[in-house]
Amino acid sequence: MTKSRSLRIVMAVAVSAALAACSSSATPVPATAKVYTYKDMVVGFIQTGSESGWRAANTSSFNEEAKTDGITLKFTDSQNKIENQITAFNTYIADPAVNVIVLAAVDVTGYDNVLKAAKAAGKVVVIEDRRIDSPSTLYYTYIGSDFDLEGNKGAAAMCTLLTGMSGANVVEIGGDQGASAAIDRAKGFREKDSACGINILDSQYAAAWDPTVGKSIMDADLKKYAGKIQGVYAHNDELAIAAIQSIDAAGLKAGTDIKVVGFDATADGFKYMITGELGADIECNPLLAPQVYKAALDALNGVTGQPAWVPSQEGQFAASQGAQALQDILKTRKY
Ligand code: GZL
Repeated sequence: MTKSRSLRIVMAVAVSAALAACSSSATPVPATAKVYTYKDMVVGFIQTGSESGWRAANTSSFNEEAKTDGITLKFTDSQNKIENQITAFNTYIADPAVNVIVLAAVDVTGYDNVLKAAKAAGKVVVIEDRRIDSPSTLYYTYIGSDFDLEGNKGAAAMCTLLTGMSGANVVEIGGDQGASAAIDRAKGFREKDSACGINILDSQYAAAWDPTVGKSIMDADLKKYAGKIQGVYAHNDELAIAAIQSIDAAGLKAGTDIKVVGFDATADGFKYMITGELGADIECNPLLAPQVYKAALDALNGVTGQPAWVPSQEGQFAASQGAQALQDILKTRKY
């Protein structure tokens, strides 16, 4: 083969390769989608407030887990006011650094507009602790307790404490009337209290779950229904303890003269079960941060098919387990 011919072949191959590259119909290779890690997460956490031992444990869970995972956490204490939660939402929506918003809702309604704005701004939203009435399409998922089931458990525990007393009179000291935890614990109790013929003599709600309001409710009930109250159904441990203090101040014995049921199973709740003054405590799990952060990371990485609600796993305790057994359990608990 002459030199000129082989040179022509080489040149022809080079030109066709160049033309092929220019005219290629192959789409440009897309840049690989970013894979988020916890260190990429900047979370705006809108907490209800600091109204109870449960709430303190819930806040600690988010603070501690953020440190462990390397998540940047921005925190808002809403002082149990929904208007502060709406303001916080708008602040985090406007903050370009924030890519995840977590809400522990004071109320069940009033969030639709900020949820729509957060979605439009491309922010991931996860609801933790309390359910809200907004459409589940407006947030990634809800991780929190089945308060209705908790109320069912509370009624069964009250019936056990009132064994042998059919048609017993019970007064209810509710949490904040706008909160799903209070709404559903009240509903759940009423679904099952007929099992032992409980008569709900009176029902009052403590705004912002304030235990001083809870104590004044019990003081008033003891005066109004002197000698007629057999049980107290309180929507968290602080309200149950406030009722116990009122009962004791009236010269009666909580746990003997009047049975008391509370919620949360905090360390203080355990202390009053160990003395026998609190008859039963329905657990409500505050340690939700690991699940919430994982759900948010999945959302950032485009994972779909998550359930609209992930119910918390939780149990219940009773004074009848005995002081030593309860003290041993208390040693193993984080809050
Ligand atoms: C329950 C939580 C409730 C607690 C109260 O998940 O929302 O709010 O039971 C707290 O102690 O105020």
